[in-house]
Amino acid sequence: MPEHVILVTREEPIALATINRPEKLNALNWALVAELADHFEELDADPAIGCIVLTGAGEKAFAAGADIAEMAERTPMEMATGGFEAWDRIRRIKTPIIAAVGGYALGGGSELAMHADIIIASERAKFGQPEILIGIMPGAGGTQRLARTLGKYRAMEICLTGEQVSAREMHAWGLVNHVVPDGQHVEEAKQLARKIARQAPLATRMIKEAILAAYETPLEVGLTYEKRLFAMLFATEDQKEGMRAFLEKRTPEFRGK
Ligand code: CO8
Repeated sequence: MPEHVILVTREEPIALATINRPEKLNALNWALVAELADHFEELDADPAIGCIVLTGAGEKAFAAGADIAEMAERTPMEMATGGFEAWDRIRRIKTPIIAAVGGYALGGGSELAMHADIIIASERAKFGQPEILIGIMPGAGGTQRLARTLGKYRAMEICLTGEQVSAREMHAWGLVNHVVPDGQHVEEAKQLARKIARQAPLATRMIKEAILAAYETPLEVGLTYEKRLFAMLFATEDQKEGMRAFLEKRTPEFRGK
């Protein structure tokens, strides 16, 4: 039986997924990423869950990268075909995901954090793409997402030097939403997750879909796409309930319909 390294706790309407391999700084082997994708898909299909928090066990790391011991002897064909499917499955999760980063988020760990929709980091968290230091380059979206978020010049320096970047710097550069005191990253992320999970679920998912589409489309196409999703929400009970509740000066009760 493979070792299970993802712990999931449901605290409806949110769920907490923890990468539990602290003795290896939560290094991401292929089975681990596949297990994470399995859990995320299960939570994504569960109407009781409105937001997912992802973190790493232990004080030192969110995840210190892909597992170098596992990767060291892989062939190009194995790398090209074997490892990426699970990352793509994570990329397609519709429920909002918040990464709660308490320590190192390096290489694949930084890339995994960037698969999330919001990043909360502890003061001591460190981000970086140290692949260059071991003779490779980012492979799970690092060059693309850093370039889109931080711009060409910062992305170049981070990927070409492998140097670590503090949570504060990443916050100033727009990658980290909030920097919180050490040890409070999970609590703060859960609090934000609860706020998101209280909203109308269909609208929440469509907002995520529309914002992610902004990375793929020219503005004209994105605006048309947004208008279509916006109009579709007028077919939902939650739209009627949300607007009625506003007019009746009460709190809406959303049902995800
Ligand atoms: N892979 C495997 N094991 C790791 C990793 C890793 N990425 N990171 C840490 N570990 C292990 C160490 O080997 C050590 O194990 P042991 O106790 O058995 O010797 C244990 O975790 C603790 O680590 P350290 O003793 O090194 O802890 P330190 O506090 O001294 O250092 C660092 C912490 C600076 C984070 C250091 O561990 C380090 O540099 N780690 C490697 C960081 C790195 O290079 N990450 C990038 C990896 S490549 C990558 O992520 C490519 C992504 C491609 C994704 C697509 C895949 C399909």
